[in-house]
Amino acid sequence: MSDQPVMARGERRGYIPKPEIVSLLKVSGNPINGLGETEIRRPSPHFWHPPELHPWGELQIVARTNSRKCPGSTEAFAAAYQRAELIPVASRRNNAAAGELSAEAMKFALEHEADDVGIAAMDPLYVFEGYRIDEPWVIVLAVAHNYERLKQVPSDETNGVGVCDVGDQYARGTRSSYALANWIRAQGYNAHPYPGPSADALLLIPPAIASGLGELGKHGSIISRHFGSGVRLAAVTTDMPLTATGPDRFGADDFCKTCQICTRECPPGAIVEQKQMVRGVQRWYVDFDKCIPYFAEAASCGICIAVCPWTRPQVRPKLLATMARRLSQTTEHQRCSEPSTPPLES
Ligand code: B12
Ligand code: SF4
Ligand code: SF4
Repeated sequence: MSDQPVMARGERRGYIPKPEIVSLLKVSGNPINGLGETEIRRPSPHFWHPPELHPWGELQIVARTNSRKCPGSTEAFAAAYQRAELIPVASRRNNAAAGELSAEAMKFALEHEADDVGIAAMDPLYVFEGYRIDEPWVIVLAVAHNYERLKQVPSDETNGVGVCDVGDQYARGTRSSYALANWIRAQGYNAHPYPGPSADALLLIPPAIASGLGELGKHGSIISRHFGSGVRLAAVTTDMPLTATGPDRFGADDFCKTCQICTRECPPGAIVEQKQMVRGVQRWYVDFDKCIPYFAEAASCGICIAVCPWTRPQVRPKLLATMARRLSQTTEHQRCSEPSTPPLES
């Protein structure tokens, strides 16, 4: 089967949002996201939070109705809302060292539907304003999409009725994060799962980057060295003593500086070419106001992650090799142009 996304390049542009959808936008989401702000601050509750916390309640109903058609989505939504399957924290603690507990937790996650896993120290900047997380660690889980299904997006195969890869991966992330939280609770520590699709207290991408699951792409999602952009995230916060896994830099951010595939393929043209200042950090940013009408109409879209060349299984290894060469040449160049170490002063 061809490794190409189903539609040829550029065919999707020219989308005009329906007036009834535009009328539900009411307020721009970009100032709420802190676009242009130079001060570092926590994110404000946004789409997929309870409707009383943001201005797009009606639009969220349209998006949710469209994206809830497949059984996987329904399973994930039901589990996330009910939070019914958490066991009590055991009274006896597993007092093994942090390194050993980290290795055991990561092994457990990989044996329970996670395809990759990383650990980051909790940072208040990961927590949405108005929420509180007391646990000092976050374990981030990545679940990979099935590329053959993802590349047909938007369609019934990806996010419609029946088989649905977006919903199925949310269901896996939900099961995996609940299983891990319960395993940690059985070791005598507190643990809370944060699966999608609803937003809840935890912003997932920053801890995913810190824990080494990938780099931020121009399309606003992370790119993993193992799965490209075809990956969903879930997390577990805990007070179990752990050790952090480091960030992973393999050249995705550099590659995005010259690649334009997602910017051209996004039907409403929501993906911004240059990095922007957002809440005190210069980074890639997606224009919420342009993305959301198409997202709501197309049952959660996802074209940007499907067309990303890193997502294509046959292309990813070549990109990794090219970027590794480029990174080593840059390091070599920097080393050669650095002044030689001055003699120590006596
Ligand atoms: C709300 C939300 C949306 C909203 C709005 C997003 C927005 N940027 O305004 C809508 C509905 C439009 C949306 C769309 C999509 N989303 Co969404 N979304 C979320 C959700 C629930 C919360 C994120 C949020 O509130 N963003 C609003 C503010 C905070 O956005 P922001 O400041 O621009 O920050 C974004 C990034 O730059 C990054 N980020 C934030 N702070 C920082 C700081 C630093 C230093 C860095 C480097 C990055 C970074 O995270 C933010 C992601 O939106 C998360 C799950 C979660 N709990 O985190 C999933 C999530 C980010 N979405 C995801 C995906 C895949 C998508 C879609 C591709 C849809 C799909 N069906 O697959 C599109 C992508 C287009 C886009 N606009 O980003 C995945 C990303 C997985 C990945 N590979 O990284 C997540 C993590 C869901 C999951 N559980 O897997 N999404
Ligand atoms: S999810 Fe949003 S940003 Fe990504 S292709 Fe669709 S409309 Fe564009
Ligand atoms: S399609 Fe290209 S520009 Fe967009 S995220 Fe992927 S590599 Fe970066």
